[in-house]
Amino acid sequence: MVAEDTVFSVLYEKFLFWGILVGILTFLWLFYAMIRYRESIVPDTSHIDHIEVGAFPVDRHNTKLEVMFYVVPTLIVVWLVVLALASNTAVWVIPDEEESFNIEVVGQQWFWEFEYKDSLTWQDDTRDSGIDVHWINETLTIRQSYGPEHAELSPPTNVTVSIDGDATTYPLDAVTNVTVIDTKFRMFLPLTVSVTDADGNELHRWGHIPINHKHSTAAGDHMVVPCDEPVVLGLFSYTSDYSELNSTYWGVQHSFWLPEWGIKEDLVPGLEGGTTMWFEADDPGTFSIRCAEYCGLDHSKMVGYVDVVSPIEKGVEFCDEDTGVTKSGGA
Ligand SMILES: [Cu+2]
Repeated sequence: MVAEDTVFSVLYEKFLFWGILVGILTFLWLFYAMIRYRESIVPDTSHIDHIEVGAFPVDRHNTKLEVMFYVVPTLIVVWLVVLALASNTAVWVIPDEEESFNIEVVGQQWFWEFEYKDSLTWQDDTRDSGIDVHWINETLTIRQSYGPEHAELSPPTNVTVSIDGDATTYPLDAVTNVTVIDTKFRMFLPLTVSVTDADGNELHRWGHIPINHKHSTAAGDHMVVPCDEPVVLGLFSYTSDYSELNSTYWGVQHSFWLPEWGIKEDLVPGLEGGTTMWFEADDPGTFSIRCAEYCGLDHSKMVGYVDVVSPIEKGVEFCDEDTGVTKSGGA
């Protein structure tokens, strides 16, 4: 998802289209009139009894055309209002909590914290890597299946399995291309599976984020969100230093900004319900997070990344660019 997909960019393009259309017609009319009524042309006034300065030549006029002068611009303005209000609705109507992926974002001085209110199991597109990870109950299976499109890829050699930050590396079965590891799937712990080649380059990722898990940009974590699903962020500002005598529970003003998507929302200290922002990303990738409100000494270091990944709970469909337009909004 890039900014050209967002509701704001779509609205901009629609206004640009209608602006250019009206502009072309207006200038065509202008140049026609300039040539038609140039100084050397003597106007034909034979059909007009008299011409009065400041009055329309009533003897010969076109009522239909004159009415259209009012009707057409009014329709265009009404149409632009409808376009603008429709975009407003798309922005301000927050998707239902049940039907969206919810994260609480806490802005502190000077990092972002992400608390997942829903769990997320995801993996990279198996069509790109030729590697498929399945972790069900007691068994983790890594299956390699390559087609001609994978000829350029370097062969995977190892898999690193991390359970709540505790990482173990296993060699991959290069003969059968199917590696089975006896490890229990723990739904309440953060889990990652990373397949690498002999040089340690990451070829395929699989991950599980449990409900109520916290990520922090202070630890170098990315915010991870599913594609093709509305993601609703509840935004709060708290203090990061409770030890100071003068510090209050609430922090300072921040603004959560996703510059590549053209969306941002303020984090307001003291606002108990927080603020809300939502988006629906349509293709996987990594995008920047910035703080757009000056919040103190290390404001410029308040940066992070959001990873858009394909959730695998709903089957084997992977998200890519062709799945539709990205929507976004906030309140
Ligand atoms: Cu900030």
